[in-house]
Amino acid sequence: MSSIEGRAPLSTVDPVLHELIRREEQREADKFRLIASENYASQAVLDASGSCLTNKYSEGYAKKRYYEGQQLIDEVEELAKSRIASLFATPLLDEKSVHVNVQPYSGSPANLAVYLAFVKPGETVMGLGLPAGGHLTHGHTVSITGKFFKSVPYGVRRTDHRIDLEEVRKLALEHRPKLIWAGTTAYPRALDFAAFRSIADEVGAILAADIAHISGLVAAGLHASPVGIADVVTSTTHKTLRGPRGGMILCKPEHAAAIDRAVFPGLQGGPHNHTTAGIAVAALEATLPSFKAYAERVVNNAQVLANALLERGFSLITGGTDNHLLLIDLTPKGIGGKPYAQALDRAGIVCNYNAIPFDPRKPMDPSGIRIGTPSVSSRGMGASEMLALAGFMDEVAKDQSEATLERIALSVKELCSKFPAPGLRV
Ligand code: DSN
Repeated sequence: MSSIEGRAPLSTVDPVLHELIRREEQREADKFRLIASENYASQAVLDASGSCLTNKYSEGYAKKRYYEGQQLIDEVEELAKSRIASLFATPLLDEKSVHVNVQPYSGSPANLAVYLAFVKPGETVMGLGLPAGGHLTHGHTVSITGKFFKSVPYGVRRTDHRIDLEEVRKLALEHRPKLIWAGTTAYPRALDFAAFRSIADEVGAILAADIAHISGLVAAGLHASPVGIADVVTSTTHKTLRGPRGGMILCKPEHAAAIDRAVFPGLQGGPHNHTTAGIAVAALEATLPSFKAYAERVVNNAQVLANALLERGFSLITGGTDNHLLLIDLTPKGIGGKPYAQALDRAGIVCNYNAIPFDPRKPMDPSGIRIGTPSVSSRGMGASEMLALAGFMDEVAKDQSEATLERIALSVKELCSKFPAPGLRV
């Protein structure tokens, strides 16, 4: 082996992959990225995530590892934990009391750790049903969480598409779940964590809040926090929080040992230390005034876009938004979610088709799309860009001809070029 083997850059070693990444960077630069769960990680987060920390194995927790050589890894993990604790501490659970685990590989493993810590196979769990805006891991039938546990999903009201807390309470009293999830992936309204707490207390259930979508808004103080209300809080780290692809769990001290054991050795082997480092950087960045301004833009942009779309005859589930996302029912526009999302993509506007509550159409060809404002807000876009976006979306709803889509894609590209995105070199 030559002494310089392994030191050449990607462009030299693997030009094919290098070119694919370069083109993906260009795509991320040129488009309105509106997938509600996506964002742009900063250059600093990318640097930490792409560092030599990926080389180290470190099963266990600080000072209790199975391999040697952990002097610096312990410091990295403790730094990430203490920064997350300080960022998410509340008057109900201060930074010294909140227990943090930053080892889950992502949101789904974090949620599985909650099951492993608190529920036995066959016991009952409750979560918001996927068709109503919940997550697969909150007990959906195709997920392991719906197969190994008895899942009793709750839904939203037909009238206003908001979570029906009376129904949650009724189901909880009837089915006596061991675990109740309060968390969403396609729900545009704030959750009443205190109301969930009181239902969980009535039936003696563990309350888990999954704040994957909103953790950046919670960190910025723009969304109510469940920390100290729920027994355990899970989140991904890459959505509104804008860290690397990863997961984390925060819990009350009495659950610390059960959660840590569930993550390792219950579910995982060695933590991804490069991701832990990226989480530490993101937690630092989230304390900066620029992060607060970004989070304010996220919410404000979502509301401006919601109003502009309503004025153009779009129908929004729940009539608007409290957070970073809109769920649009396209029925009045006479186009399905899938063909509309595909046409938008060709016009440089990237989102996902999404079922709406009580959707009469099939999940692979649903009535809606989901739109989120984190990415566009990270690149500094504001109200006037949201108004332009609403205009483009309206045009695409009316006309999906290639000429129109190409013309809009050029306008989108030109507009996007004025807002350089974090972490991209183009
Ligand atoms: N896939 C994520 C989302 O888009 O909401 C949730 O896991």
